Amino acid sequence: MAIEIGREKGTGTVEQRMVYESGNEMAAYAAHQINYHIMGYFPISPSTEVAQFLDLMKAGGKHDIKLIPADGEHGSAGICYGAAAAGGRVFNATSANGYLYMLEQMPVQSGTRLPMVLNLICRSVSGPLNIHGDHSDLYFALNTGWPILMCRDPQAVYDMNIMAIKLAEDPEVRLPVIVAQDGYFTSHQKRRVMTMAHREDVLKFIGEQPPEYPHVLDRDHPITVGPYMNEPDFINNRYQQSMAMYKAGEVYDRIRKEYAALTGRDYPILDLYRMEDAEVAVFLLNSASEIIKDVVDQLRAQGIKAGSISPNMIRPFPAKEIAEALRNVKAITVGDRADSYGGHGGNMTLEIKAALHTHGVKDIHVISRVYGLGGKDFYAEDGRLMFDLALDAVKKGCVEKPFDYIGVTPGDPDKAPKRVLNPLKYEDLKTGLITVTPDPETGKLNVKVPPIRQLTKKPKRLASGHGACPGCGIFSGLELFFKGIEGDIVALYHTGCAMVVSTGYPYSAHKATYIHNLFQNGAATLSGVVEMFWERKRRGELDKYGLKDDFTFIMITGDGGMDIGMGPSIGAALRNHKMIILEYDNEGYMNTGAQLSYSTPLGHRTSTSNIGTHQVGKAFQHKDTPQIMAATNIPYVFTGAESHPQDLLKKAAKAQWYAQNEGLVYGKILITCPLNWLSEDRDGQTIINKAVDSCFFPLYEVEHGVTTITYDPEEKNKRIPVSEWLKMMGKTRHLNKPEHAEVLRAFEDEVERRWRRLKAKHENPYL
Ligand SMILES: Cc1ncc(C[n+]2csc(CCOP(=O)(O)OP(=O)(O)O)c2C)c(N)n1
Ligand code: SF4
Ligand SMILES: [Mg+2]
Repeated sequence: MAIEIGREKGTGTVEQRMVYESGNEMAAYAAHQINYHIMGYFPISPSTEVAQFLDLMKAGGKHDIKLIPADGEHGSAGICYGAAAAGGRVFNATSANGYLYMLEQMPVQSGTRLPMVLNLICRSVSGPLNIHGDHSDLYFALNTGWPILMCRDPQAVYDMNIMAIKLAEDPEVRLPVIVAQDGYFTSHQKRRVMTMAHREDVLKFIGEQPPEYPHVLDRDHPITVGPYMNEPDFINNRYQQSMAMYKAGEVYDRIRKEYAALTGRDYPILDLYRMEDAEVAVFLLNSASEIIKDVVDQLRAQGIKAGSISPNMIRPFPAKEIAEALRNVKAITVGDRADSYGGHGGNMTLEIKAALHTHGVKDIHVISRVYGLGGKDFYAEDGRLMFDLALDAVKKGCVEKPFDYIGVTPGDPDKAPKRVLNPLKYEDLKTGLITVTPDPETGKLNVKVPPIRQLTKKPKRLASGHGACPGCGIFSGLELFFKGIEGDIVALYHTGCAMVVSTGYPYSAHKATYIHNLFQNGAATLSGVVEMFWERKRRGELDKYGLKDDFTFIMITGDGGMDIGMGPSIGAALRNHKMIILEYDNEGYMNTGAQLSYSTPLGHRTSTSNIGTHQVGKAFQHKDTPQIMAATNIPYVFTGAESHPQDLLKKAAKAQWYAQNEGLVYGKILITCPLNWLSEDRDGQTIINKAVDSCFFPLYEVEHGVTTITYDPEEKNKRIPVSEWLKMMGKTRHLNKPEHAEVLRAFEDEVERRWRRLKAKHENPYL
């Protein structure tokens, strides 16, 4: 990253260096120059790269920001809040549902006046799931009490990030600040960007250290952060916060002038393009506002007095400046890249109308159009259409349709996709070849499972044609598990590779009923489905559907889903709903670009645990999720692997029995991800086998609290050193090098300790 192009003086007073980078790279670049104390983060596209770039730079010793991978965005916001309360400089980046997941924390931070900088890489908010750029997350930020700086291109991302921390820490402001850029449009597009050549100059501008303010680490001056507060203090407190927000507008104006003197780049509160004598105008935020400038030039060439207006700051909202800029304009089209459903216009439209009214600008038509949702490109033609609407209003003296969407296509009902997959036949799924019966004397389950080849006729629950990478272990692992399940299933998939590659609207590879919910809440969602099933069944409402069998409810989650979704999974387990949680563990957040998960083992390389002179992969040991779930005292917990198919089949059959008769089951299967493990597609089974034989991934079950190892490599004389397994994957090959012997040893010791503990449990039913 940071490809240096050349050193230039620029028009400012500091030495500058040109780089060729994207918006995400520039956010990371600015952060590394600022050398924040702490970044708490959780990956979500398109913001993920910011943490990745910082991790890569950290591995190379280019900064010493402590990067803390949170268990979800709510956690990342919590880390940031605590870190800010402890007096240092704090940074974060997120997008879309990640932002919404941390939303509750945003007013907490602004209300207690603890500065930090959050990069919001704007993306559409689910559902349906869409990871592309629009402003629907940004509009949720409008009421959180954070000043919001806008970035139309990667240059602005760099500059605004430097100005943002100064603004946040200003004694008259002391508020956390959002820096917003457009997901993918800006975050992933490379541009030439001028940067300050020396970190010292950046620090001179923002201040070497954050200003001294009371913080929680000063034992001689204890403080109370966030007390319980009644009226009249509360309203007074809010009033002060409101004043600070308006002050942020003034302070920003001062800071941007100082910055302009230093660098030659100026970001006035409004970016006005040919507005001096404009009669028609278009208002847009961020990247689209650059495109519209070409349209303005074309219209001007035709003698039409057109102009563009776009703010560099939307909180505080520059109401007066906008009203002044529009005083002589006859019509304006306001483009909103997000709707305020039912509000007769997006938020920008509503605020501009209010601004015009407040500041006495009457003779202007305002047209509102929602555009570019979910990453729909904004072209010059769309801009032209916006100007045409304004010109039409001027000509007719009225606005025919004040609010509408542009870029919507009606669709053709005749072309609606037809069902191509027929529902699976119940008789085919209920083979009768698998039986599970409790032994009345021992209370144990007698499980009869035929050899796997006898189950080959049982239909697959997923159609082929999904988009998994070659050699991916997810679907073969899931299908093997499903072979052990008799009858119908209802499956809930967490966000992750299994979900993303199997459903791309209007297609779905799922032959059985499928629900998706974001992975912070899947277990709770499925528990709702389960309970509704039982309740409707009890009321006789499902009789008309001629149910032959009771469904088996299965939640499919990745290991990442068991990080962010751990709380709801434990909640569902403690409530003991009749369902299975099946985790496929590929040791990372693969769907978003192979970031570390808590299940990533020590020293393994991921995109947020890089290898370099200052870092050797993941810094902490892998999570023992089966043991955590076993501690909830659910009836059945198991681990399984495709390398041992009969073992997994048997466990699936047991899981079904428990989920239909007693309560919640949790199971973890280890699966391969050749793409990110940097391993050969064909080696999948061997690698999994070695993970089992090295005792890294022991096969066992915990039934009513009693642990049984179902395959013991030591007894079979098959145990191998952990390093045998590690050398098969590119992501771990470095661990077999002498310079990393210490990390390898720490990992081996942990594997051994867990294995010994498991053996002790196996030998003693009370452990
Ligand atoms: C609230 C929220 N935060 C982050 C994301 C981004 N995200 C989607 S899938 C995923 C990784 C899932 O990892 P895992 O559960 O292990 O599944 P895998 O991709 O490895 O199959 C992440 C971080 C999101 N969709 N929603
Ligand atoms: S990234 Fe890995 S887990 Fe995801 S589909 Fe590809 S191989 Fe499978
Ligand atoms: Mg994963």
